[in-house]
Amino acid sequence: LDELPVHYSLGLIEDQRLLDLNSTEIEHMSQNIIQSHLGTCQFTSDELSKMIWNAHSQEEVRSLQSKSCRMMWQLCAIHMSNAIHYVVEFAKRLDGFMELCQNDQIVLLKAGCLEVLLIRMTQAFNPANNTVLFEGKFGGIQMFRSLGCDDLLYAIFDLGRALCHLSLSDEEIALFTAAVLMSPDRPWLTESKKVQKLQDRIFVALQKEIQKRHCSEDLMTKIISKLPLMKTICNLHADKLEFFRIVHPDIAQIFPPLYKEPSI
Ligand code: CLR
Repeated sequence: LDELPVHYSLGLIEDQRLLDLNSTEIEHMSQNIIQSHLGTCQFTSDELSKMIWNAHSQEEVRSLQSKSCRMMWQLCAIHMSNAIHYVVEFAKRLDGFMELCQNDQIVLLKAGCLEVLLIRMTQAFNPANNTVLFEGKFGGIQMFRSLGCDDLLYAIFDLGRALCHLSLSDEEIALFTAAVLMSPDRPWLTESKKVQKLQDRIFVALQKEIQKRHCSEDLMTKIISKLPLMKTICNLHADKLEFFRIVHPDIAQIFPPLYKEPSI
């Protein structure tokens, strides 16, 4: 069973042996990725599970809603930027990432950091009442009303629910985010073959990890099936950001460098 060929929509692997890897190498790489995730995930799942029922009061939600669009964007931008710094740190700790040329490091991070953040959001999302961690406590979609981009937020919350439904372990989240980051199809990559090779190995590690817990179910297929929704969100987000930059150029200034230019 271990030797069954596996097919993915991205990074097509026809046969595990093609990759010329032994289990120790895969195990070693898994450990590096999992440690990198645990060291940079901002909140451990233990911390989050303790906070999950700590919700914003009506009062607090109303106070967020009464903020101006501008102020709310600023607040979200600060939190997102902060979270992105952790994603950058995650990437830097991944074996192979720093060996890529600087152009490719930047391309991969720019294109992938939001997707990584969205996957990381699963751990900070409570599907029982559709709330997410924001400003230290959990709250629903109505917290973000003054942003005036309900379509984007509904998409983000839908994805949060869908990803939670997969009940991924910390290890699976670590490997999944690493695989998404190492996407060889990002525009402007110069060494996409190298990235492809890294991603192929990560997918093998993810498949192995999945086999540890889920026997028959095809979790891998389900994980892959969430990628299109993530793409949609990233595109919507880039549009909003573009719009926002025109309307509020002063606030767009505080977006971190990676966030500033959604496309090179
Ligand atoms: C994701 C997991 C990270 C910690 C973290 C920090 C900021 C959070 C983010 C998580 C989830 C999504 C979030 C964000 C701040 C604002 C954003 C709650 C929990 C919401 C969805 C608003 C998005 C606004 C758009 C204009 C992008 O480890």
